[in-house]
Amino acid sequence: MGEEMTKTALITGITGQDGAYLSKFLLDKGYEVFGIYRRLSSPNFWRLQHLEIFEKVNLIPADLIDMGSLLDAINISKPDEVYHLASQSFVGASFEQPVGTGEITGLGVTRILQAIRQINPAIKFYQASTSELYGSEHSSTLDEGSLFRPASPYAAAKLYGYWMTKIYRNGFNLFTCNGILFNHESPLRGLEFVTRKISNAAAKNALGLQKELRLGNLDAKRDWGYAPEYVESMWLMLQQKTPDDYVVATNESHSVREFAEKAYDIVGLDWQSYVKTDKKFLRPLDVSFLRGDPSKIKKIGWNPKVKFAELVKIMVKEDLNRWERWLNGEKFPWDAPNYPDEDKIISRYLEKDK
Ligand code: NDP
Ligand code: GDR
Repeated sequence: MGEEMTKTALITGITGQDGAYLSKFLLDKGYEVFGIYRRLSSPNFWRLQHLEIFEKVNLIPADLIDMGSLLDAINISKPDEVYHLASQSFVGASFEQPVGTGEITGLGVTRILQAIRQINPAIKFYQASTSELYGSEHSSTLDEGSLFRPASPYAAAKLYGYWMTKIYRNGFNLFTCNGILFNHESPLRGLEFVTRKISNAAAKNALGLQKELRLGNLDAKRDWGYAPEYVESMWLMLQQKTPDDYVVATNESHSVREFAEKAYDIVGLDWQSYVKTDKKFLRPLDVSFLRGDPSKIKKIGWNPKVKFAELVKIMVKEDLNRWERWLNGEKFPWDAPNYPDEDKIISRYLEKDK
């Protein structure tokens, strides 16, 4: 029996939440992992450092808006599999930067697909599609056959990426999959997303480092899962005989209010004494309810364990741990101390519509 060949993966968005967890998952499976990162004035490698894999991945400078750099990234890494995770991923910002979001989150997909087609059409491709594709006009559990009615520039750009992924599969015979992932969270989540914003604030409130937490729509409901478990689904999709699209979700939905209540419970505080609402964090359009049916991905072996209450606990405990150590003078490769005060951030769409 011959030895199995080491597989090579190229991850776009390796510096983000999912990119970091997926890198770790693939390294543990014996993959050689490459990732593209874009030039920033201050490099953003804290997640890879936190997972202690920074030294183990190969980094290639490239940007989704620069076709030549993407061709180079594929030529250099010679991947068997490409996981396309990079995007302008914050729905709120997409209302303020709709054109940039279209360029990066939408056209970025086609640039990668085209680079694969030109260089080696045998490369398998994963597209980070999203539950945001569905929008708001529905009230039941969503699956692969449910209608898409995007409600943000982000979702519209992702819908374009979703279809390009299918068009390259059906028209050019590439092995391409859409993972329609519902929200998934972790201590590596960016601070602008509501779950981490809450877990970080609950920890700081408990330690006397912050006075209040200002949020937008408390009634929004999401199907929240645990990110390290979700990256496995991406890999599973690319190991099948034929390419397909899959919903990845927990089939439970909870409100932002419930998340806040649980998070403050964990640190022994009453959430209502700390959480204030502020219209600055409302969106011109918002998705009110999402819950997904993961039956299809479960059939190919995906089996998540972490439920809502456990997820909130993991996130709050980790933020508490970080701030306690920070108060003791330790320095971390972690984002929170560098995050700008939200009072300083002007909401462009609110200012204009005054
Ligand atoms: P993050 O926001 O944490 O990461 C986004 C990544 O994209 C970062 O590495 C970022 O790099 C990179 N990126 C952004 N713009 C460019 C660019 N122009 N060129 C190259 N890289 C770029 O997102 P997540 O990890 O949470 O999500 C991964 C993907 O999955 C995204 O496409 C997201 O839209 C999608 N998704 C996420 C879900 C979730 O709940 N997390 C659910 C469904 C879909 P930098 O570090 O330089 O900013
Ligand atoms: P979402 O995540 O838009 O679902 O996109 P986010 O955490 O930003 O919002 C979830 C819901 O919470 C409401 N909300 C607030 N949101 C933020 N960010 N800040 C607040 O202060 C606040 N108050 C209430 C929002 O209005 C919304 O209804 C995420 C991203 O990861 C996308 O890239 C991904 O595609 C989807 O999840 C699935």
